[in-house]
Amino acid sequence: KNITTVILLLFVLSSCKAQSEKFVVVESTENQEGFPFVLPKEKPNRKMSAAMERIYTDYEAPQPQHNELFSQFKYTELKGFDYNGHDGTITRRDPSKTLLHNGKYYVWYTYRNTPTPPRGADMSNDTIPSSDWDLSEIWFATSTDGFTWEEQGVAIKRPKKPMVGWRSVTTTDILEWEGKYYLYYQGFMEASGKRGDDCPVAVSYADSPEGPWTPYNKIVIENGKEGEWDQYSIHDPYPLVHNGKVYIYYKSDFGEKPDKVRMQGLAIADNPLGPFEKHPLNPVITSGHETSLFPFRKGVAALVYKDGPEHNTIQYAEDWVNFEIASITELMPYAAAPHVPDAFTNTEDGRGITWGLAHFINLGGKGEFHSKLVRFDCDLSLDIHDPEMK
Ligand code: AAL
Repeated sequence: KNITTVILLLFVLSSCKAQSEKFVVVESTENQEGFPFVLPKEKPNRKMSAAMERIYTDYEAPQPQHNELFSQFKYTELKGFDYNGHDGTITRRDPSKTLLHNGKYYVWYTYRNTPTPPRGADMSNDTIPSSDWDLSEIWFATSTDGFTWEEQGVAIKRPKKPMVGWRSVTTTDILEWEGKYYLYYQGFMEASGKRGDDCPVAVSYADSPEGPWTPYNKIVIENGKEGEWDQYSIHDPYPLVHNGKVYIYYKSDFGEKPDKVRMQGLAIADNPLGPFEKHPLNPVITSGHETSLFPFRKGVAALVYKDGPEHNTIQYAEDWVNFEIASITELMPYAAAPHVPDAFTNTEDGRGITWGLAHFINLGGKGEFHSKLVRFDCDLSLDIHDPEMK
């Protein structure tokens, strides 16, 4: 009886050992003796394909996951924004960076609520919008968790004609500077689709994120001169603080559809109301659509999506001007407006981002909404991955 028990025990033990050998987890191919193939750290001294050559010339690491400026993106529907019963007559889009103030997150965005959905430039009038962002105001909302929001109503109304933005005020972004708040936005002087998109940038300021907002009533970033790349539109103003100055990145587009080219420029000022000096090396990014950037280590990183030869890339400029491609990615957030804790701290060691808001466009324009705000999450933060980070 005892022998049988011993034999049974030995059989069980040996099968467990075999199981564990079969399921050993390969932590890394670095030091697995005899592992079939390890990508050599140094470039091998032998003929390789063009693709293998690029592993050693173009990329920090063969696996993008090892690249601190690589991330994929996840999306979550937001609660608190009502679209019921609106057949394309309501839109919320082009959110600002989120601002954390007194324990609450704030976001500002383009809000349109018109009797009809957009009908194109030719059929538009004082009440019928030409485009999704025509006849719009800037509204704001607050949240304690970034998922459920409470809409607070209008922040910037359309001023009376002929003030800057009388047709539409849209695509705003926030700056906090010496305890005051500034909202920069596109000021449409004509319906989008006619020449309205040739809009300049206006600004309003307040002592609190709650407002009230006082319009500066002057254009702060002018359109370029005849023949310059940004002679038409100055879109998507995106302020950050660097070197003790206000850095506003912006998009301009030139050429006619379907050959429109969209590129990103930079304008710098000593204070939020300008004067803003455009960088002599503009345009500084040759692709992308809305501007979405964040301080990262000494430099600045950019989410470059949608348009241009370098779309779907995350880019980096240590000097905040000369951008290089840091990684190629996919399913990037549209009009991404990240939560950037060190956007205004004049940091020289940017820690990156983990979430933000973006918009999702119901391309057919059918159904209840034209564009809606969504949340994205990503892992472009040093504080999660940076082992030195204490
Ligand atoms: C957006 C932004 C700007 C454009 C239009 C509304 O995605 O690029 O704001 O003017 O589209």
